[in-house]
Amino acid sequence: MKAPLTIETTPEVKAALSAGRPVVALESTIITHGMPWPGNRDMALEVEAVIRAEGAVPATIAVIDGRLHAGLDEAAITALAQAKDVMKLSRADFAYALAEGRTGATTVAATMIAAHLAGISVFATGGIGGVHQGAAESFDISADLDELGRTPVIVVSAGAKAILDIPKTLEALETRGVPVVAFGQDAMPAFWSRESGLNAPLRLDTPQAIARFEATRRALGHHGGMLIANPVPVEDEIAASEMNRHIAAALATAKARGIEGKAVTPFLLGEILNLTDGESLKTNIALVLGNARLAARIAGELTAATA
Ligand code: PSU
Ligand code: MN
Repeated sequence: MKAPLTIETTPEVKAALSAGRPVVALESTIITHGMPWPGNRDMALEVEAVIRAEGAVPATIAVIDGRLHAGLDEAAITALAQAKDVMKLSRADFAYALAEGRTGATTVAATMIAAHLAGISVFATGGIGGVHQGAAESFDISADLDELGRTPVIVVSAGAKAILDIPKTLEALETRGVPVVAFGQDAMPAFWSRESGLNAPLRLDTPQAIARFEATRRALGHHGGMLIANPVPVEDEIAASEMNRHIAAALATAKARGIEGKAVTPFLLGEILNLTDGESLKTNIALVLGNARLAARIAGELTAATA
């Protein structure tokens, strides 16, 4: 028995894909598990508007009642942003949600899988999952890293969150053959902050250069993804010294409460939101918007290069 997979697209996404115009995929876990209502809906709609303003088409990815969507309209985004009992889907449980008729938001890993199936090669998010602090004990390493190693999608992020172990995350990406490219600076950004204290392995300064690099990777037959680390705009950044205090406090609370597995990232983000009185959310939204803009420009360059 082979179950057919239909990808539901909005008319806008369908038209853009069939005409070879630029499309940018967006994840939905950031909506359901990463930010509180109603800021999550506002963020999701603003991100889509930014992508359209750059001449590309946004395709927010989610599983709704067992159907895979690449592109959600405003009503669907609004419903998802308030929905309860939404699964947080990665490679391991993506098919489960489809087979069981469940509703699930896609993480970076699941969004990459869906984007690739739909024929979308650029994806904008906030931050990727990675190697967690204390991973030597917990074994908590996000499936996002393996997905970057195998699925050919360009992921535009603001780096890895400092709630993760950034040096180990970079090592794990190198092992998997994933190019990590800082955009416009040498430093590896750390999500809420422009600098992590480490340099990124690679640096490129324009969307054209990223498209050229991608075309060259394809010519070499490299099949995995690539991670673009785009620093948050200066005016929205929260200094690493300040964030590190809050992160330490949030990690201590998570440990004391025995938070594990998929709950870790959403819990830490929620704690940090409270500890910063909402400032972390403003920064999170600003960096996602910046990533959406850059992703749209990269998608534009890629379609120009392959046209
Ligand atoms: N970054 C954010 N907000 C989020 C996430 C990342 O700013 O909600 C989500 C992404 O969907 C990412 C996931 O793929 O967290 C990683 O979860 P885990 O560490 O459980 O793999
Ligand atoms: Mn995990």
